[in-house]
Amino acid sequence: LEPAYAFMVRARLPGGVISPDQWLALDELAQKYATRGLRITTRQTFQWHGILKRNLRAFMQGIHDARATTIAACGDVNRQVISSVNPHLSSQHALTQAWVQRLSDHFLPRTSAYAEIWLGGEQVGEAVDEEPIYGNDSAYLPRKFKIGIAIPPTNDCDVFANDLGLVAIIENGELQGFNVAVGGGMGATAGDPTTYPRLGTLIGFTRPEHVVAVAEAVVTLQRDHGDRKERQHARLKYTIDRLGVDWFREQVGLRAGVPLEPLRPYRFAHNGDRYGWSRGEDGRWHLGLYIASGRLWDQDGLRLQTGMREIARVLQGEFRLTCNQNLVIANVDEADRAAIDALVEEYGLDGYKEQSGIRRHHIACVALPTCGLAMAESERYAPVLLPKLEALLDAHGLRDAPILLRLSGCPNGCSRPYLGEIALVGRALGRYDLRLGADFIGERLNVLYRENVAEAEILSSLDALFGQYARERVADEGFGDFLVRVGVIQADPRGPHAAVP
Ligand code: SRM
Ligand code: SF4
Repeated sequence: LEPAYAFMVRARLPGGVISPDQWLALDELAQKYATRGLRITTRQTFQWHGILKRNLRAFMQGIHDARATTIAACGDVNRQVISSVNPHLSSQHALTQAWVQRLSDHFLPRTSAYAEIWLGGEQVGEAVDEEPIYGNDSAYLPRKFKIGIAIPPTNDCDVFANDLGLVAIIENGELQGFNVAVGGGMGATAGDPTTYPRLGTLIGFTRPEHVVAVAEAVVTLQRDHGDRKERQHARLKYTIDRLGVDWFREQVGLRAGVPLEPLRPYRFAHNGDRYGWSRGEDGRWHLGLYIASGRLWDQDGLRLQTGMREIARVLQGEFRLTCNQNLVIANVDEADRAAIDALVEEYGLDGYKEQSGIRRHHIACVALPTCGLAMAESERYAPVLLPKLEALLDAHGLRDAPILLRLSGCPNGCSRPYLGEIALVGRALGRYDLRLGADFIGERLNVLYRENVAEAEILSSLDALFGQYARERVADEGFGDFLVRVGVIQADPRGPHAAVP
């Protein structure tokens, strides 16, 4: 008798865009097969937990029937391509979403094995083993590879945390091209100082007609030069730090057949998501909803999963998942807003109206009980920690201060904790590294402030710093920037995109 093995399944939904009928189908799969509802991830897609092995094929077929897939959502390939969700500027979103889709399609593995294993049960048509990008010996990449596209002034997707980050340069409504950043990545291994989070290095600008060739050059350089012996050093960031940024930039130009141009000016103003209704430039409406740690699950008296299902039944527009584990109900007609509002209220999805600044800007990775790599709680700790932090912030008159808080159950950094103005990185049950001092726009990493400490020390450290922040901050100064200015944190002298071990 085999144990009841259960699996986590992750969909690939480029740019996090989902139609209402897809939502209903993916939600039905969650009801039928998953144990913990729908989970919006930090790369704007869905995960399901607890899928029993015997149900896996039916589950995958259900995802396929919903016109989605799980191929390359995990593994040593290019993963889900992410992008900014900016509901105010629907035309800009449409411009970049086209590139998200194109890059996502371009880097899909060509193998027919996925369809054979999950969809047909037997060989479907001709077997395909040719992988023009990943190598005909099917070596794939040395490690996972991630692409993100940000639309300034919003860096909601933490573009510099990606192996390949593209900063869209849009002038007068026209996409001019992208500034290209390479070698971003968050993961570190506890106790191994040769591993580190790193922000992508900006290496030049490319025009839209060259962006696929440039991306392919970056991916194939990593395929050919990435470390295939030592998995801890196999991400692109280590390849670039080993071989040098100048060499890499030159090689990208050679492989793409066109050199990169000088960087174009851009400016990020914020991270995090915007909540509530906003009107797009085309007159249609978008409603940003806060979803605690991305978990849509009917439990503890809440009916969030049911509420979203009811909204999907009436919505004429579409949904967009965000990289902060939230969602936007997008492209709503003026006439349909009242019906959506009524459902949002009925099912308790209106929490965004009351949230403190820190709650609106927090991310927590899954961690326990499903993540096998977790060293401490994260998603389940957020609702315990947040009220305590809010009490401290209230006492200092800082309830509305927007502060980026990131919780991760281990140093792998799935909540991109090294970009939190405050971050807790799990070391053991109940113990965390307290890291401080990232900026509010995803361009400076934080640094270690207290190592391997328990909640009491975390709270007392932050209480003192919140007090100082309340007294001494200058107008509009973010918490992270303040800590650097007053010298609590020494920012890396090599500048915003440098590696900080
Ligand atoms: Fe992650 C591994 C969850 C985004 C860095 N991540 C895992 C696994 C699959 C654990 C495992 O390998 O056994 C986690 C599954 C937990 C569970 O029970 O569901 C997991 N990662 C997640 C998600 C669901 C976190 C969340 O709460 O939303 C995110 C899913 C993203 C997606 O939809 O594709 C998620 N993971 C990230 C990010 C953030 C990002 O990409 O923007 C990072 C940091 C960026 C990066 O890649 O550098 C990240 N996850 C890792 C790493 C460390 C990689 C490294 O280079 O060292 C691992 C471990 C590994 O790959 O060996 C990992
Ligand atoms: Fe698991 Fe660690 Fe990722 Fe959290 S950061 S989901 S604990 S691998």
